[in-house]
Amino acid sequence: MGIYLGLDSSTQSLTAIAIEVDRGRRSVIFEKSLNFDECFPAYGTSNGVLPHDDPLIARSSPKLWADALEALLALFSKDSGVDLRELRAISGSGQQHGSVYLNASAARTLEKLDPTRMLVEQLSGIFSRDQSPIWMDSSTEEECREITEAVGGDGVLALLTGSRAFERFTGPQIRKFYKEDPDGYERTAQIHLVSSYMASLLAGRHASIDPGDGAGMNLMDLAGRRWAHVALEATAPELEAKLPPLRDSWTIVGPLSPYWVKRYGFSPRTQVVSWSGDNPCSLIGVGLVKQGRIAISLGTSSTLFGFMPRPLVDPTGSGHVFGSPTGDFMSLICFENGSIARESIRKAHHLDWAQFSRHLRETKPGNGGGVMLPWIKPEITPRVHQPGIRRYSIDAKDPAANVRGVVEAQMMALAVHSQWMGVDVRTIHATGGAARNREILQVMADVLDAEVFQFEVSNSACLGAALRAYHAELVSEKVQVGWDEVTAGFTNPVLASRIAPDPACVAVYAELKKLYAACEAHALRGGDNPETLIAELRDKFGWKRLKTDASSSS
Ligand code: ADP
Ligand code: XUL
Repeated sequence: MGIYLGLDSSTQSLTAIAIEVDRGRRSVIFEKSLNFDECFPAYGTSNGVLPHDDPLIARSSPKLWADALEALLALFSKDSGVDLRELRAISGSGQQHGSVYLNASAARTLEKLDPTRMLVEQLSGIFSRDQSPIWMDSSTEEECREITEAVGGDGVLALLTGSRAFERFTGPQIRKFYKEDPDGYERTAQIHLVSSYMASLLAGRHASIDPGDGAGMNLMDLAGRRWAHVALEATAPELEAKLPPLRDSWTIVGPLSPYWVKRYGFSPRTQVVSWSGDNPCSLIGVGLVKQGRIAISLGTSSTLFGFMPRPLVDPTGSGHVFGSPTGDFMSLICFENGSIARESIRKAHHLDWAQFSRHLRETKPGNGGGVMLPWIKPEITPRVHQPGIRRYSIDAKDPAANVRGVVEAQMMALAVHSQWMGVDVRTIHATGGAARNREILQVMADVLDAEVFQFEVSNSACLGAALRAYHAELVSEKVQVGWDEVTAGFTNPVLASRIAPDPACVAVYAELKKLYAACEAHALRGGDNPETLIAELRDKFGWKRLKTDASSSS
């Protein structure tokens, strides 16, 4: 029998899932989440992000993440009922792209952690930058331009690293730090991703970066799985010396540090396995270890992703190719306005989730020709720097129209911007916090014209991390095992949860998607006002005109 722990350090919380694997028997035996805002109010985060006047800047605290790690492992050691001697390996999943800046004292501090003191107290001297830029930051437009020019254009950078330059990617963030605080950059001995930082805290030594998360930096040669020198040089001087090595996702970083063993009674034989990004871990956690299906994650961000045997770069420039923790590749598109946009509409109309769902049930697909562009935060896909909701023929005061508007817009954006992947989507694996909401998933099924399945474990990133811990242990013991066998019994979708697309609604959305694309073009690129298109759709589907019929922003 073996027990494996997965941790998920996401934007808003830290989660743990422990799995037990015993010949035929496989089960989740522990699951617990600590929400950053609620459990660690002293850091002052809102939805896991530190307040800042500039809406383009999004940062969090690496000390908060360390504090959460200690609290969750303390709780696991006391309350899980797990015999810690059976815990074979721990791996994890981190919000992607975020970076942590450590000075030269970090290595020694991590190695010599004092088990009589709190972790975070001992870390105060190790940072060369107190705050970590995270994936929601979009303040590096200039640095993206500079890096792109230096490497020879969007296409060259995308072919080399899997993505054109993106504001939230680690390379542009490092360049901004180097330009704004050259002394701080000079004092930096090691730049970690959230994933490799958390693994380092567990192992008491600097951990490697895996190709899943490394591909989200604009710094990794995707095909060669090594640092891309031309990209490093375009980013900041002497960068390679400050980056951890790139290693396979199943690399064992080392045993759990004596700190955790002495302070909480963990076994010195428990191995720490390389962490990866949350989306690569989710790919494993929903069982996408072969081509053919896709997953949509409805967490803080919305992401759509799929397994890829060979890297196929997005010619439109909005998608990414990352490494898959299986050693292959994955395609992904990411939307910043995921749960925060849905929450904001819900709260603005004083609804709970049951009322939110009721509005979806009681309104008709197509929203009477109304379209919302729910860019409450700056948006990644498409790139939107001026946040603000844009409404076309939707009354800002009408709760039902706004609820349907936000969900339809998010699903249409997923459909419109994933065309480049060239996947004929028939089946969607839905995951993330909002995937428990069947009314939201019905809109997903109808807009994408695909059957949608739910999973027993909604945090697929965390489950994927636990499964990766199991896989790495098998690899280290030279056991030949396929990924299908690793994930079997954990990642099967719940068959009874199937949500089928309704052909009548699919027909409505086929037209509404064109209107949605026209609204995006109008809002962002000075395209024609979509009023004529709205009028045509109303005639076609017999929808009535609304009282408030002008496009509006708020
Ligand atoms: P992350 O891992 O990115 O921090 P999660 O995947 O845990 O986020 O999702 C958390 C989100 O799930 C919450 O912010 C909330 O908006 C959403 N959520 C929770 N319950 C529901 C529900 N019943 N309907 C829709 N959304 C929900
Ligand atoms: C992916 C991305 C987000 C974060 C959220 O590129 O930026 O999905 O990983 O945790």
